[in-house]
Amino acid sequence: MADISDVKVNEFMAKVIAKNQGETEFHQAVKEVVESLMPFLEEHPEYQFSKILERMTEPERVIMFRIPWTDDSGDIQINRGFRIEMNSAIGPYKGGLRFHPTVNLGILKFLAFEQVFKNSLTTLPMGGGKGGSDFDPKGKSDNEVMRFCQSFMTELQRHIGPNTDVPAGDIGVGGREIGYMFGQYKRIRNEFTGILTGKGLEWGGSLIRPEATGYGAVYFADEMLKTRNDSMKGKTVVISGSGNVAQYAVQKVLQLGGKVVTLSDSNGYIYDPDGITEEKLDFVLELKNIRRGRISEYAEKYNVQYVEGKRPWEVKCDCALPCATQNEIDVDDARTLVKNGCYLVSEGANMPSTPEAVDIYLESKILYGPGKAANAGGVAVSGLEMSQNSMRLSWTREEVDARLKTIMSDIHETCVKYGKDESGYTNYVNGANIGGFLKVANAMMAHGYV
Ligand code: NDP
Ligand code: 2IT
Repeated sequence: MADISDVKVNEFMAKVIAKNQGETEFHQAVKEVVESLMPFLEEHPEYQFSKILERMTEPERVIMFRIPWTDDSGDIQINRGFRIEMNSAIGPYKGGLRFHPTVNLGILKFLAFEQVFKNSLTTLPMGGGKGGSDFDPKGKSDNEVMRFCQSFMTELQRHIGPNTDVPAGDIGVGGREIGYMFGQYKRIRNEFTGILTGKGLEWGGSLIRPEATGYGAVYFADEMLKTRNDSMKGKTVVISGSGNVAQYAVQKVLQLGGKVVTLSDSNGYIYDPDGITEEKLDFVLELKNIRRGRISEYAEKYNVQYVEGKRPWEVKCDCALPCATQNEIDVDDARTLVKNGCYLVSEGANMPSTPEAVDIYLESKILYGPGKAANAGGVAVSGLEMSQNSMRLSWTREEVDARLKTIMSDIHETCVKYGKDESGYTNYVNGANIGGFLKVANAMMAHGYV
């Protein structure tokens, strides 16, 4: 007979699916959380009585809008913009903006939902949100990106504010886009204030914010390794993606004495068996952030293998850091990783492993840090950027890095507290979901039925 929790999970999910039809990534993210929480809620009926989970799966507000702009040939283009204001129980809505042609309501709702738990885990006062557009920055000129960003902010500005909602970057949104959006906000509102994070250092940004997600994912990996008296030193690491998160994950692995042998983009992956050095990483930074080229150029430049149309999970490694996008590791990839001896997965990306892949990690008892814990370093330093903006001062690199390290270690501790099972194995999925839930749920209880 099915466990009472299983029955309740199925009942709950049937309602979520009926109400949010076709939003498969949102269903996936909610199901994982509900599976972790249901046994816990069985012992804490007060949260069930107050319908906390039902409320948490319904965004406080969804904003959807038209973004008209003109391309370089003078043609009018129309994109769709979104901001999901998911939960403000413990602070202003906070979370990134994604510009990618695949962006839709369901993807942004999954990201906003995950963000609520992630932000709670950081220990900082931030609620959860996410936004973006189906705009594709690839192949666009700087001027086109600027006009798009200005049009996007012309609408978004009326919904955000330093104490209301503070967006940041995500896929397709980096320093360039944050700059154009900040400029447009300032121009419309005649106000210089911390309405975005990931800003440039000259205009209110924080040191270490560009590095924070990648560094944080490696700090989290290191914390997991410590529980087995192990460290990054000498480890062979496979990384996917070659954007913001991947780049700084490479740098931190190098600093801790590991070797990174792969990077990828949506066209394929490179395999460098000698390892990516600081010098080669400088080439990647210039290639991806300035020239905006493809990772295949790395293979040409350094005469290494380029595997077209595939992801790097077939490469033998000790540790895997998925840093590209959702559902980039499926069940076969997970099996291949484990079979080849991989015993640590730390997720720089959001929900990069399918539920079946996660089952393989947990059955194999490998060290598995889910995105909402392992990649929380980015939003954590965004929270520190907000603090510095409020105080109108800026902290040193060392100060921010030390705070980031402490926060990642605290998140790890929270996961162990709520995720360790009778056998001594830490299920970081349960740990992150229960640990992230409690602060938000208690705040919601205190606020009454809002
Ligand atoms: P970037 O835009 O800087 O880089 C994204 C990278 O992932 C690129 O290499 C891109 O390749 C690849 N990628 C994107 N979409 C796909 C796809 N559908 N299939 C294959 N490859 C893809 O983004 P970030 O590095 O900022 O973000 C990467 C991940 O990390 C995302 O999941 C994001 O949500 C998550 N994250 C980001 C944080 C941040 O602070 N930036 C914080 C926490 C999580 P290509 O160039 O070919 O598109
Ligand atoms: O997914 C994420 O945590 C981010 N894209 C960063 C959010 C932020 O507000 O810094």
